[in-house]
Amino acid sequence: MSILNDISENLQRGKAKVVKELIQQALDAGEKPETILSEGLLDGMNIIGAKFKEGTVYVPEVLVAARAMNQGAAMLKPYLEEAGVKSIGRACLGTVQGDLHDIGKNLVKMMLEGKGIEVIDLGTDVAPETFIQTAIEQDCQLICLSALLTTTMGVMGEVVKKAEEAGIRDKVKIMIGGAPVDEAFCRQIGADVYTPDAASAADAAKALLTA
Ligand code: B1M
Repeated sequence: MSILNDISENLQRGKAKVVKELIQQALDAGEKPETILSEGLLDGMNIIGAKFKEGTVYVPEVLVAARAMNQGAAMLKPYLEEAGVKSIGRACLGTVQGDLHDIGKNLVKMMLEGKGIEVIDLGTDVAPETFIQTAIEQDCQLICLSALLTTTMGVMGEVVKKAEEAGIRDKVKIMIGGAPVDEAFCRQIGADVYTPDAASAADAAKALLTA
């Protein structure tokens, strides 16, 4: 079995310490950080996601896998940053109100920072007002929203409305992502950009900030 498979398997079992040891071994063996992320960590998380959906694993197993995922991703972060990048702008980022999923959001943060974007991480369960207040006070050019639940994706539309009400809509770009949202939803709520994954979110954010 390959080391990437081992990472995926151990992530599914929530063995964070072993996952980190295996990541180090993979790096030492010359494996690319992007490959370790996608074919090791994300592969394991996808399998756990599918099992959660079919009801063969439960919240506690998913939580320990998520912890291993976050720790493994944090370990890869320095390797995924572009060397010597200068700050090109500032974003506030969070998972919307009512939603506690943070793995995708953390990946987006990592990729944005890798492109030289300063990120104010507001965490999870973030109220629309908090995004707007932070964007104003911290002079953010981007508001980045993540949602994983069909019951919380609507909050993204509220953020767009609050930005309009606060008179900052023409000063910030609003980016959205997360499993239940898509391009059509992005247009429907009047957000600026939808991207399907963290890497494309970082590319789109860089393009917006350097346009
Ligand atoms: Co939750 N959960 N969960 N969960 N959970 C889902 C999302 C679900 C699809 C599982 C299922 O199949 N049933 C389902 C949602 C169904 C729906 O709404 N349609 C679900 C549910 C129902 C729930 C609870 C309600 C379960 C319960 O309590 N009965 C509950 C809700 C809690 C709450 O938020 N209020 C809940 C709880 C949890 C845990 C706490 C156990 C845990 C979260 C731990 C954590 O995040 N620290 C958890 C997890 C881990 C999942 C699954 C298994 C995995 C999600 C994940 O992290 N994926 C998930 C099933 C699945 O997705 N297959 C599921 C890996 C991550 C890298 O992907 O976050 O999609 P993702 O991010 C992607 C893209 O979406 C994108 O980039 C990333 C890839 O590069 N992206 C962006 C994300 N944000 C972006 C922003 C951008 C751009 C791209 O621009 C700004």
